[in-house]
Amino acid sequence: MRIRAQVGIIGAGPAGLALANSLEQLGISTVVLEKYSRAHVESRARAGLIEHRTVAFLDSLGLSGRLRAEGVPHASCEFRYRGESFSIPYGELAGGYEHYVYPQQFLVRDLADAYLERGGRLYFSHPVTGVDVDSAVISAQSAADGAELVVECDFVAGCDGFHGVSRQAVPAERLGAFSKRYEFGWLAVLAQAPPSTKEIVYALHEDGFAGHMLRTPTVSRYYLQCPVGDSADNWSDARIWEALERRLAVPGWELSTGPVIEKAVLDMRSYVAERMDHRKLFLVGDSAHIITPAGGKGMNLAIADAQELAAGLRAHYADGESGRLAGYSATCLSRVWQAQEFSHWMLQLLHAPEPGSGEREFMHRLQLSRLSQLRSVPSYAAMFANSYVGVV
Ligand code: FAS
Repeated sequence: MRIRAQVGIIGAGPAGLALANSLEQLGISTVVLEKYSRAHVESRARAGLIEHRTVAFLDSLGLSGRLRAEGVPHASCEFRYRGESFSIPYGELAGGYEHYVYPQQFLVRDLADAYLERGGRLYFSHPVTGVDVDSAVISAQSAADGAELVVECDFVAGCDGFHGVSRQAVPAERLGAFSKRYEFGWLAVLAQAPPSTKEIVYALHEDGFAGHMLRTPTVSRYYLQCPVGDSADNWSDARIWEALERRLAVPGWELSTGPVIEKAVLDMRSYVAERMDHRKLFLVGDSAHIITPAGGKGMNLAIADAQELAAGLRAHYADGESGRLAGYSATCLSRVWQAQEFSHWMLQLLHAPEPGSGEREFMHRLQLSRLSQLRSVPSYAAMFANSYVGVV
């Protein structure tokens, strides 16, 4: 079957669905092709921290209703070290901005509902097999019966994540990619356990970093620093809770536990493609850049790219003006590198250098100094606050 749309969108994650909703509201026709089933897409528990500028964009599209009704606003976070703890009122320090805690899979559900309610053409279980960046033709195949679906467009938006097909359509020498791998891993844990704190907790410990994130009143997300190449199989529920209790311990505090629902060792790496456009293809979100979860930036960057691309396409179609599209890469990259720098700073602050690394003691004293400045130097805390809530 052959269909036509002004913009063909590969991927129904946060980037693809935010872009699709935005363009349809601008009267620009779209089609979305998603590799997996709707149930699979909406079961993927990933991010949870939504920045104020993402909420403002969703507000402008009338898509933030459930997020504002069911999400929880957050404006302070807690640091712990050797039984001590202090909170940073980052919302107040950053001029009143705050985060919403709202699981990514709920937002993806809301965006898919809204797009379909507007009559959006969203093909689940239709993996894209090829993209012609010159003619802007996308080839996909139904996972159900192998039937081919060809989409002829003016532009293609590659919103298919880091392991998708769209970045492969850009010559490597054109991409200008930069990447970094960290010398530790994170065990990402999702548990059927109520939060044990009111705030997100970041804890330094000689054994390694531990994080207590928030998701819903009955499910919580935790992170534990682990060696590179470690396996989730090495972490029984008992070992997970024991490590979290030890690394997060402060007097008088108790960790609520429960069954672990999901555990995976994250490959802590960052990657940035310096060219996010090629001929009629635009890379959006994780297809162009990935970042570690430290600081909760990935999904927010993906939606910010979608917002920028929608603005560029609006100018192209409504005003015949293509300057904003031409500047798409540069506009997105300044925000991406700012987030990468902050995420790297957070990782340096929180992660115990690997045992045996020569500079371990020296690096640990740098950590202590950063923590002490965060606690006692207002301008240092304000720098953290502005970066943490996102580019104002
Ligand atoms: P996504 O990867 O979300 O979506 C891409 C979509 O394209 C998927 O639905 C995929 O199925 C589809 N696709 C792929 N190939 C295709 C093909 N050939 N044809 C059609 N469709 C195709 N970010 C944070 O901000 N905070 C966090 O705490 C956080 N934790 C994370 C934990 C984990 C385990 C992971 C993996 C990521 C985490 N992230 C976090 C980052 C994550 O949320 C991403 O930044 C976000 O999903 C990016 O959104 P998209 O760019 O839309 O890509």
